[in-house]
Amino acid sequence: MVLKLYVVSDGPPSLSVRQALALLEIPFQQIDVDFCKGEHMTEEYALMNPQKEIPVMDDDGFFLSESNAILQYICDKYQPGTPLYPLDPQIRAVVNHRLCFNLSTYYANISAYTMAPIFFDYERTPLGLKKVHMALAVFETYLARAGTTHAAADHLTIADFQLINSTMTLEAIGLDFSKYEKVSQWYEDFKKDYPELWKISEDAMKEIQHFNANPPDLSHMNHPIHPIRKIKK
Ligand SMILES: N[C@@H](CCC(=O)N[C@@H](CS)C(=O)NCC(=O)O)C(=O)O
Repeated sequence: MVLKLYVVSDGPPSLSVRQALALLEIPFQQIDVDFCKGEHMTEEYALMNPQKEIPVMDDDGFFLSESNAILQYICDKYQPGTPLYPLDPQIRAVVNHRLCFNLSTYYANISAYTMAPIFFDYERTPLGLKKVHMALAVFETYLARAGTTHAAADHLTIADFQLINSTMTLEAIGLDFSKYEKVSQWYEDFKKDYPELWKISEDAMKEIQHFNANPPDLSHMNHPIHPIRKIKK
């Protein structure tokens, strides 16, 4: 049975998995989950992922969530030893490090500032902005110290996808990060060197730009964590 991937069209973790599947030329069925309709909040969805988050992969009955785990699995299962996820212990360790850094720090701080206030009742605060700059400064340091052309090596790895899609949300809200020269160079190089992969991010960026200017009405949603914005009618 063809691999199924439940995605949200503008979700950075979903985009990264789509990019890896595209580059590895792995056929898959894409199932679009409508975040704004709360399609991921149902008990049926929770059977696939109790975290009620998107993406989820279904590989012939093997369900996996957490985009980092999905990326690692599809490389290991479908193209073991692919340069996207090298077998060399040290290079792989750096890829894993960058994936952890993105999950714990980079995307965590960036998405809290870029994405969460679009969909939920959060403000973009000076403290939130400070955390974004901290995340960018740390990534800049990693790139400077490693001296690599890409996030984890001198070639594309799955870590680039996650970090690119996090960074893309900064561009989507018009946040200028050009003072982080190495991050900016790496981001622009990705656009130039991988136009077909960038197109996947770019289409999502346009959606985020639209939502940033026109925040969606989620007042029908009963979210377990996030405060729902009240819409004045
Ligand atoms: N750590 C997860 C995060 C996935 C995630 O945050 N997905 C968002 C969409 S981009 C989501 O499903 N959020 C659910 C919600 O906010 O209700 C991963 O990397 O897969």
